[in-house]
Amino acid sequence: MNLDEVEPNDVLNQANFLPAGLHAKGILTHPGDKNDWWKFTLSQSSEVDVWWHITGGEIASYDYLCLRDGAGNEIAKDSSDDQGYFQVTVYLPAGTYYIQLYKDGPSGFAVGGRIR
Ligand SMILES: [Ca+2]
Ligand SMILES: [Ca+2]
Repeated sequence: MNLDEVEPNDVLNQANFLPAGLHAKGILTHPGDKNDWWKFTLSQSSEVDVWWHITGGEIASYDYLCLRDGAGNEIAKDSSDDQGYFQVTVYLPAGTYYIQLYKDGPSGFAVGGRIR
């Protein structure tokens, strides 16, 4: 099941909540909507696998997925591969985290989620 984004979700404090086990779906457009933010919480420390896939539109090397801590500081970042996939896998303590998707290139659809 894909959870549709709710705009505006362009900065940290507008992030859409991503419940465990769900996938997210959104659209990034250039130049109108370059940022989509999602938020999730961990009740205990665990390995988290966050992935995103550009499923339509063009892929650009300067697009990225950034995993951030509850204060918005960068934990890990990935630019897409040539198939439009972003992925970060990290071990995290309990807490609140943010996923920032940034697209500075042509518009695209994006779907993604996290696995733990
Ligand atoms: Ca969007
Ligand atoms: Ca947005």
